[in-house]
Amino acid sequence: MTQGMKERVFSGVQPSGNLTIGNYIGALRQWVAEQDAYECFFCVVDLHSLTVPQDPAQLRAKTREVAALYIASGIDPEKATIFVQSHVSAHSELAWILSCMTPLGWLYRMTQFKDKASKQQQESVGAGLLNYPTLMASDILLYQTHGVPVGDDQKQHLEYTRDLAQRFNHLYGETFTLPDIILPKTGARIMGLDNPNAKMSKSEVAEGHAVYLLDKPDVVKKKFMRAVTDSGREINFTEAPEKAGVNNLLTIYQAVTGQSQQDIEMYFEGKGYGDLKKTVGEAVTELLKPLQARYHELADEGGYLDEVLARGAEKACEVASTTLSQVRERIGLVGVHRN
Ligand code: AQP
Repeated sequence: MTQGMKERVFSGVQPSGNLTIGNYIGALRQWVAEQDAYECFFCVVDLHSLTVPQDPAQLRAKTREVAALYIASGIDPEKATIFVQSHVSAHSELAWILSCMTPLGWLYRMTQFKDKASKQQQESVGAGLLNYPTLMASDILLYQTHGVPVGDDQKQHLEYTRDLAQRFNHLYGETFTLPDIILPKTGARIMGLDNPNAKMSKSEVAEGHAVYLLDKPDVVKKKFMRAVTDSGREINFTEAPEKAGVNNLLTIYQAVTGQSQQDIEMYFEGKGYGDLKKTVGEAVTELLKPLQARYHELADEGGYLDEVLARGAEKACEVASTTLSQVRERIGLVGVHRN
C-alpha cells in the first residue's frame, strides 16, 4: 500500500509541563505502534497550552522538549509528520470558523473545562479554556483524520469533534471525515500516585503526584515507594475505590510489561505492598532508560530537531490548507483574485 492510501491518524500533547508516564502510556506509546499502519501527524499543541497561563521562556523550552520526547519515545520522523501547532496557521483559522458554529451549551458541558475552570479564580478563566475543544476539533478535522489515539480523558472532546463535523457536513455538504477514538487496551487512565482517585496530570504540581519521563532512576523509584495505597494486603486488579492505589500500580505494571492480569496477580501472590512498589518502580525505570538516553542525544544534536519540525510544518501545511480551502469555499469566504 502506498503512503497516500493509508488512513490518517492525528494526535498531540500540550507543552504545558513535564510529560508523565500517563501521557506515555495513554498516548505516545500508542502512536509508536500506529506509525507503520497509518499516515500519522503528531503535533505539539502549543496553542492549546495557552488556555491556562504559561511563562513564555518555559513554553518555548517545553515545546522543543515535547517534540524531542516524541522522537525519543520511538516516533520516526521519516514515517510520521512531527510538527508544532502554531507553525500551521490553518489550525487557528479553522478554530475560529468552527467556534462560530458551536453552541455554547456544548462547550459548557465539557468536564475538562469544568475541572480546569474550577481550579482558577472565576474572573480569570480565559475564553480559550472554554473554546479548547473547538481548537482540538480543528486539529483533527484539518487532516481528514480517521483515528485519534488518546487517553480516556479526551473521550468527551472526541465526541464533540464528531458532533461538530457532522453539523458542518449537514449544513455545508460532506467536508470532514468523522474521526474514531483509539484507546489503549491497558492504561487509558493512569491515576496520580499521591491520589489514586485523580488522573495523573502533567500540570498538577503536588509532590509525588506524577512520574515524569525525564525523572532520574532514583527519583522514579522513590515516587513509587511513596505511592498511596491502603491498609490492606491484597494485590489484585479491582474496581473497588478504596483499592484504587494498588489497582493503579498493577495497571502501570501491566502496561509496561505487557503481561496478563492473571500472570501479574500470580506473581504478586503472597508478596507485600513494598514488593509491589519496588517491582513497578524498577520496571518503569527500565522502560525510561532507552527513552532518556535518546532524548539526551537529541538535546545535544539541536539542529536535527529544528530540521524535523520545519519539514513537519511544511508537510502539515500542505494537507491542512487543502481542507481549509474547501471549508472557506463552502461557507462563502471569498478568495484572493489577482489579475
Ligand atoms: N493519566 C493519564 N492516563 C492516560 N493517558 C493520559 N493522557 C493524559 N493524562 C493521562 C493522555 O495524554 C495525551 C496528552 O494530553 P494533553 O497534553 O493534550 O492534555 P491532557 O489530556 O489534559 O493531559 P495532562 O497530562 O493532564 O495535561 P494538562 O495537565 O496540561 O492538562 C492525551 O492523549 C491524553 O488523553
